[in-house]
Amino acid sequence: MKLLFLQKYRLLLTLAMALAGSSPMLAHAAKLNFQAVDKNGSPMADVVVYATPVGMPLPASEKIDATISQNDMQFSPYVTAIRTGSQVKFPNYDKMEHHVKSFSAVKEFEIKTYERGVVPPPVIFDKPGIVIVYCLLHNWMRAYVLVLDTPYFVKTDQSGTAMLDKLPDGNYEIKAWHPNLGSIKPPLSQTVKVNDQSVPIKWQFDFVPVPRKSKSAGY
Ligand SMILES: [Cu+2]
Repeated sequence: MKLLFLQKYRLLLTLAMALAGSSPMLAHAAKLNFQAVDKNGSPMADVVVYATPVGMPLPASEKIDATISQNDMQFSPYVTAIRTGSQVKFPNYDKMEHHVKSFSAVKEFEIKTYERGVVPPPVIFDKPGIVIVYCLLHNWMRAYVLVLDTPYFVKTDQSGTAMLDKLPDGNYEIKAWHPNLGSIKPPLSQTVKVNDQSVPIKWQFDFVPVPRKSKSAGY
C-alpha cells in the first residue's frame, strides 16, 4: 500500500513537472535542418554534421555500435560516424576474400584475409579523429570512420540533407566534414545558439566531390 502510494506520488510529480515544463525529458528540443552543397551548388551526400555543446558537458549517452560490411567489392557504408569508444564490425558478404587495414594514427588495425560469412571480432575506436579503412587486396576499396566525442551527429543523404533533433537548448559548435577533406583540411564550422525552433543551416564546400573509386572504373 505504501509502495503504491509512492508510485502514485511519483507519477503525479512527473506530471506536474511536465506541465510546468521543467522536466528534463520535456526540455525544449530544437531541430536543425542541414543542406550541404558543393562549389556548384549541387547536393553533397556523405557529409557528417556534428554538434559539440559549448559550455555544457557532453551527455553520457550510450555508444552505438556500427557495421561496415563488404558488399559488391565495396565497403558499405562509405562514411560512418560513431562516438568515441564504439565498436565497428566488418563482415564480409562477398564471394571474394578481403583484407581490411587502417594505417591511421587514430586507430591502426588489420583484419587479415578473410572470406564470406566470417565476422571478425569488432574493432573498438577509442580515440576521436578520422580513420581511413583500406582493403589490401582491392585498392579502390575505401571507407571513412569519423570518431566523435559528441553523440550529436548526422550524415547527409543523396539529396544533401540531414536533420539533427533532440538537441538540448544551448550553444553549439557545429561542423561539417566530407571525406574529400581527409584528416588534413579542417571541416566547415559555425557556432549556433539552439533554442526551441527549427533552424535551417546551409553548408557550401569550395570543391566538387571526387567520385568514389570502383572496380568498374578500372582502378
Ligand atoms: Cu577487398
